[in-house]
Amino acid sequence: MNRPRILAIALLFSAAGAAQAHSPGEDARVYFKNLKDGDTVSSPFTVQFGIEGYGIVPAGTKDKRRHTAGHHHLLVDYPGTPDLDEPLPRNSHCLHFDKGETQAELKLPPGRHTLQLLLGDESHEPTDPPLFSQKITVTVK
Ligand SMILES: [Cu+2]
Repeated sequence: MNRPRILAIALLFSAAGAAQAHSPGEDARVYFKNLKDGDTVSSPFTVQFGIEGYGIVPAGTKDKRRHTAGHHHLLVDYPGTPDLDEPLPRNSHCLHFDKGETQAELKLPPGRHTLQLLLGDESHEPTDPPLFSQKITVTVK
């Protein structure tokens, strides 16, 4: 193998490494484990958050794990789409699971509600590309 070829391979590896930081791969996904679009539930109800191909760590994690893991956010009847370049807001439409929780107990008034998961990094910004779950609608009895 000649020298330029080795250099090209080394560059390829470093480019791949840089792309990985805070960048979930194509196989990464978040999803609702116990609910699906169109379900009817009684309040309060449990929502279980699933993740594949990426990890979960508490918000504020400073070590290397922050490059390959984040924490869940649950968007509840979120108006519009969150700004993907900013830390996510913290309010009743955007719940943060700072400790790395993988489920929550939700209390919602009767009627239809949309739920969607969005993973955030150590400073609550969505990853790039963003890891959204399917947006589902549930009816609370
Ligand atoms: Cu957060």
